[in-house]
Amino acid sequence: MQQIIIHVDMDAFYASVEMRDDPSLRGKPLIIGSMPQERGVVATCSYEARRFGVHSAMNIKEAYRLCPNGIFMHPNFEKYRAVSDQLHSIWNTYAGASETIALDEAYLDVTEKAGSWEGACGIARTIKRRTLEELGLTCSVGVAYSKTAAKIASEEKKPDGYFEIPTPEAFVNLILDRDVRVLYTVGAKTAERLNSAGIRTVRDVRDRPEEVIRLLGKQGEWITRMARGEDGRKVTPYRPEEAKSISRELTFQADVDDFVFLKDVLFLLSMSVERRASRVGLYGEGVSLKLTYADMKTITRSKLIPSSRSAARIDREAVSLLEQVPRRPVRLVGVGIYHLTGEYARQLRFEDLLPQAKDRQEAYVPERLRDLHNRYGLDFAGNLDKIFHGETLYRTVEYMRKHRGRTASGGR
Ligand code: DCP
Ligand code: MG
Repeated sequence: MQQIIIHVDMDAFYASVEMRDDPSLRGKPLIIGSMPQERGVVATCSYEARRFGVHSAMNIKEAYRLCPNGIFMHPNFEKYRAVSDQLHSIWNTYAGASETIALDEAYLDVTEKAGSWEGACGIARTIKRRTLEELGLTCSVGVAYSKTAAKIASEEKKPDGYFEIPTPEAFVNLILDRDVRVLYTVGAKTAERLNSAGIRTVRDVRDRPEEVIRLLGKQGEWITRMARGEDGRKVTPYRPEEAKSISRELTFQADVDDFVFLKDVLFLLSMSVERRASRVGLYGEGVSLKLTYADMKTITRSKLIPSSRSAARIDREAVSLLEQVPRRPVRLVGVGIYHLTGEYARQLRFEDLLPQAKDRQEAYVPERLRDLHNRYGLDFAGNLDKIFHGETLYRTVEYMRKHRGRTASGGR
């Protein structure tokens, strides 16, 4: 029997939780993230704020310029994580298998439990109703024959959306004239490459599969299949708590013996780990460093920490681990956090309570970004979202590897 998959995604998740808990915020442009006077970005914002053009990942200064009368608030992760647990436990009761994608988002395989297409649509409606009645929050739901279609369906009528895509034909008809970026895995960079070959819409991909495959290889094969509505991916049960670690690693195109450069890469990987951990609302109680040397010998070193996901903390620990290992040419470097938990450290260490410790912590990331800027001449701070998306980190690091040592401070 064909799969039936539901994709659920909460509407303006962090902002909706805050509006639910404080009625005076309702109907207002609410922006969750940094404060306008701080450095940072928008995590999310209410639909009222979106009307001014504000969106996730936007620089907070830009958000302030677009929406100076908005209400700006820091996120309250512990609260969102608790709400997330409640959400997923409602949703999971309807699924044979469920895959948690983010705090506010999941795929549910309802093929068996629903027994029929009509049954699945009934479940989707029930999920919307219970989410609203029991948790006071709206979500958008898509019902479809595949994961890709279910995801697109849930976005179709956002917010408080409901949409069905029962067949590959319905899917193809829906997206045929849309921009190639609607296809999963096609980001700005890939879209650019396709556009420069005159491939702009899903229709173009469908009609010119050979060209797409020549241009993009394996990814191209996947995209051309998607443009025909083919996607047999299964819902893979996944609870982030059960994932043993959140880590990021990178293999260099040529072995590296410059430890200044290696530390710079470690820092970027630490930032990436922080981002991934934030997306699933988890902290680590250990930091690990992995190195594969040029002779293929791999070592890992690790250290327990009070639970954290801050890039500054992860990077400092990883660097101190790096300082204890042999200095030989390296082909792969990785950093991760493990012993994952939803709780931020309640017990601070004495040294964390000193006021200068807090300043040091907050200054660390901007300072390291400035170092990198000086060493490689790249605007890291202004491009973090681009750098951490998909394959771009790898490209940035290769650029850094080739350009290190060209400026005065670039040596060892
Ligand atoms: N988030 C974040 N940084 C991002 C994107 C998202 O911190 N760059 C957080 C805030 C969001 C939550 O994750 O509330 C869920 O992300 P979504 O992309 O689903 O965005 P929203 O739920 O806020 O809005 P939408 O209604 O578009 O789904
Ligand atoms: Mg959402």
